[in-house]
Amino acid sequence: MIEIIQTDITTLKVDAIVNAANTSLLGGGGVDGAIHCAAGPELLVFNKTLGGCEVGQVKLAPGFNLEAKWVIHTVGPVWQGGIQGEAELLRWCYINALELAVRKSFGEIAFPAISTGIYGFPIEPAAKIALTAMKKYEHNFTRIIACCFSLADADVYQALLD
Ligand code: AR6
Repeated sequence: MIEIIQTDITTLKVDAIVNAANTSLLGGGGVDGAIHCAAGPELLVFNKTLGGCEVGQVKLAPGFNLEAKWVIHTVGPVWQGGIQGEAELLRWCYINALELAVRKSFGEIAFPAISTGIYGFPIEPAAKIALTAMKKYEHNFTRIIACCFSLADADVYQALLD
């Protein structure tokens, strides 16, 4: 079952949390900043070996000081009005993260609302893309979590799921 929760994703004790990073993988603001802060400086040192990440793709890193064992970095698209393939790229973020988690036999995974902060993707279509991908892979996981930072976002997810 898909769980929708409102919390700081860095507090979750799961196999993997997904990070909404940028192509450098060298840190930033938003959830990316929070994850680097909670994981500790070793995450940045490790990420320097990863060679960046393309939009829609994923790279795996250990969780270091996080409660989560692993971090799946992905890079969402910057919203440019919706005519630059943003929806498809966002879908690939979710699909590629879920595929990687299945390959690694992770039983629990938590996602933030990728691209909906600094990158400006509107929450409703983004949540629809997220939930559609999660539904498709639900049977592969014991926990699949949509982790919202705001109550308003959690309400959007919940309404779509209902
Ligand atoms: N836990 C869960 N969700 C969070 C947290 C947290 N601790 N902090 C923020 N969010 P954003 P983006 C939510 O901006 O839009 C970074 O600088 C936030 O409220 O973190 O993909 C990267 O380095 C929003 O709903 O990611 C990139 O440069 C969601 O996470 C850029 O931002 C995503 O917001 C990526 O922008």
